[in-house]
Amino acid sequence: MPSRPDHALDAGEVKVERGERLTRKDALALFAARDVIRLGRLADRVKRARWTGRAHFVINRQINPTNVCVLSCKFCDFATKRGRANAYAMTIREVVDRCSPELREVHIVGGLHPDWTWDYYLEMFRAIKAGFPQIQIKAWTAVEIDFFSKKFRLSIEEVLRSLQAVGLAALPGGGAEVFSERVRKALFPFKIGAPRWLEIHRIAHQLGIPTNATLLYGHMETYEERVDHMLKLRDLQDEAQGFMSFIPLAYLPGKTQVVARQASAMEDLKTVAIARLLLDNVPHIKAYWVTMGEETASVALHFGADDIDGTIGEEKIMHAAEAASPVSLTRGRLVELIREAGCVPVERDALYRTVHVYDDHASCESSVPQ
Ligand code: V47
Repeated sequence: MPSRPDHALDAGEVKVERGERLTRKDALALFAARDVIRLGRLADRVKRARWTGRAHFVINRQINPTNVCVLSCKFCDFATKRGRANAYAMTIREVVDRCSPELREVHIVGGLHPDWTWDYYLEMFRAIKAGFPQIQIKAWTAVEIDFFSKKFRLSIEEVLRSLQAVGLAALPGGGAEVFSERVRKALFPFKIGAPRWLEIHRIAHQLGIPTNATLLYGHMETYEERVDHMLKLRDLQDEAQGFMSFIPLAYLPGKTQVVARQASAMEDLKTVAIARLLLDNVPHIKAYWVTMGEETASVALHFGADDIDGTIGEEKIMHAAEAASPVSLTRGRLVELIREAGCVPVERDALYRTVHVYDDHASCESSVPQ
C-alpha cells in the first residue's frame, strides 16, 4: 500500500462520514486513489451500517433458452445465428426440466430469437409456474423487453403487464452494458442505448416490478463513463427506488478480445467499493462470483458488496466467454465462501426477502435440505 498518504480519498471520506452524497468529481477521485484498502474500509463501513456483517445469496438457476440472436455485439461470445452448428433453442419442456423444487429464483435471459412467438414466452412462464409455483421468475433484460415490444407491436407497459400476469417477479439488470454513446457505437451499435434502457426500467418500477442494474466494465470504457453510468442509475433510483441490486460485470475477453485480459482483482474491488459509495440509494451491491471468481467475490464482501448471487446451475453467457469459474456452486459452498469472509450467510429469495440466516455453523448442514 502507498507509503505516502493518499489524499485522493480525503474528500470522499469526509463526505461519507458526514452522510453527504458523493459527486461525479468525488467518484473520479476515488477511481484515482492508490490506497485501495482504505477505499475498501470506507465502503465496508457503509455496507455494515446497512447490512451489518450479513451477506446474501440465493438458490437459483440460470436458464438461457437460446443463443440465437438478431444482434451481433462485439463483446459477446454467446450469441450466434440460426442454422449455425452451435445454435440451440430450447423447447418449453426443456426450460421446465431445468427447474426443481428447491429453487427460489430462475434467472432467464437469452438471445433475441427471430422466430419465437409472443405466446411461446407467455407459455414458458405459465409452464414454470404450473410446475413450480414457489419459483420467482427474474427474466428478460430491457433489451429483450424492447425487442418484444417492437416485434409483437405492444407497448412496453403491455409487455410487462402480460409477463407479470403469467408470473414475472423481477427484471434482471443485463443489457445496460455501459451508458456511453461512444462505447455503444463501437461495441453494440444495434442494441438499445441508455435512454431506452432507463425508460424500460422506469416503467417496470412504476408497475411495481423491481429490477437490477449491471455495468459491463474493463473493456474500452473510461472511468468517467463508469461514473456517469452509475450516476444515471442513481438518478433513476431517486424517482421510485425500484432497483434492488447493482452488479458490476467484468468483461471476459473470451474470443472477442476487445481487450486482451480481464480487469484485475484490484480493479474489480475498486469498482465494487465505489458503487457502494456512489449508489447510496441502491440497497444491494452484488459481487457476481461467475465473472469475479469465488476468491475475489468473497474479498469483495469487505469492499462494500453484500451479495454474491447464487447457485446458478448452468451459466452459458460468461462461460461462452471462457469464464474460469465453475458453472455452478452448491448451497454449502456459498455458505462456506461467505463464512470464510467472516460474514453471516443469509439465504434470500429473488426479491431479497430473507429465507434463512445461517447464524450458527450447524444450521448450514442440517436445517435446510441441500
Ligand atoms: O448484458 C456478455 C454481459 C450480461 C460478456 O440481474 C458479458 O441479477 C462479461 O446481466 N464478459 C448478462 N460480461 C448477465 C447479467 C446478469 C448477471 C448476473 C446477475 C444479474 C442480475 C444479471 O452479461 C450482458 C452483458 O453485459 N456479458 N458478454 C462477456 N464476454
